[in-house]
Amino acid sequence: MFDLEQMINTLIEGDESNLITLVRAALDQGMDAKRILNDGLIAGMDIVGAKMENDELFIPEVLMAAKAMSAGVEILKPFLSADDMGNRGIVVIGTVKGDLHDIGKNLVAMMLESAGLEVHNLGADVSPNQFLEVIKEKKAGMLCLSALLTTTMPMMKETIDAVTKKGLRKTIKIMVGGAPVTQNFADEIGADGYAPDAGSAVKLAKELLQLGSQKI
Ligand code: B1M
Repeated sequence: MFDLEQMINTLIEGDESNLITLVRAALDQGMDAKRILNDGLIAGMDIVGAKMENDELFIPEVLMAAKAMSAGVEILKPFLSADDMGNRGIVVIGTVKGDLHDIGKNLVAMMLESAGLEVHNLGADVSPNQFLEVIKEKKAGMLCLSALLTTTMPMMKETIDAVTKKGLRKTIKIMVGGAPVTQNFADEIGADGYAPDAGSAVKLAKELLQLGSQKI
């Protein structure tokens, strides 16, 4: 029987080429793609998220693990039905208008995608209108806003206010984050939640979207 433990450890180590070899080997040995995804890749990424929260893994390692995971998922995609991939929630994410910092936001986006969410990453310097357009087009259930500058934090409130004005606030959960953002600020501007890092962002997104199970 294929050893998923080895796959999990390889993912945590961010060893992309070995992970690709292991995912292919598992498929060759007849393991179900959904099982590889859930019990190998997603299980590994859950551990990465937890280690990040506990300061046992840091940004470069998490980025490597997320990149390795994406490569593994690419191999599995043809073997997974649309149902297996699941639409566990549609997320729109971006850095707010005026702010060009996107490294942390991209990390959050990758981790959310790794957790099985459908993620639409609009990049940086995204205006409230740009967010609104995609939220409507994709019928998103969650909006994720990132800001790294104290001067662009008020744009988070402007974006939330624009969502409310369009009558969409009741149908969408809003999570905010970025180095200068705090839980107090999130409460003040009417966000549903704040996450300090990518690992806790995944945990919070699952809670807010009521995706109780870790599995797709
Ligand atoms: Co700028 N910059 N920068 N910068 N930059 C900071 C943020 C700064 C703290 C540096 C400093 O002065 N010490 C400072 C902000 C001060 C402040 O407002 N308090 C600053 C400044 C002032 C500026 C400029 C104004 C400089 C200038 O031009 N005079 C300018 C502004 C440009 C603009 O945005 N309009 C500017 C420009 C830039 C670069 C373009 C050069 C570059 C960005 C490149 C890019 O992103 N593509 C840059 C960088 C790299 C930084 C630092 C050095 C690193 C940021 C980073 O990527 N961190 C930063 C100093 C620092 O943080 N040490 C700094 C790594 C990243 C993984 O962490 O983004 O915090 P972070 O993301 C974390 C969490 O915050 C969280 O999860 C991530 C992973 O754990 N998180 C979320 C992030 N988004 C989330 C969303 C969530 C949940 C969690 O839910 C939705």
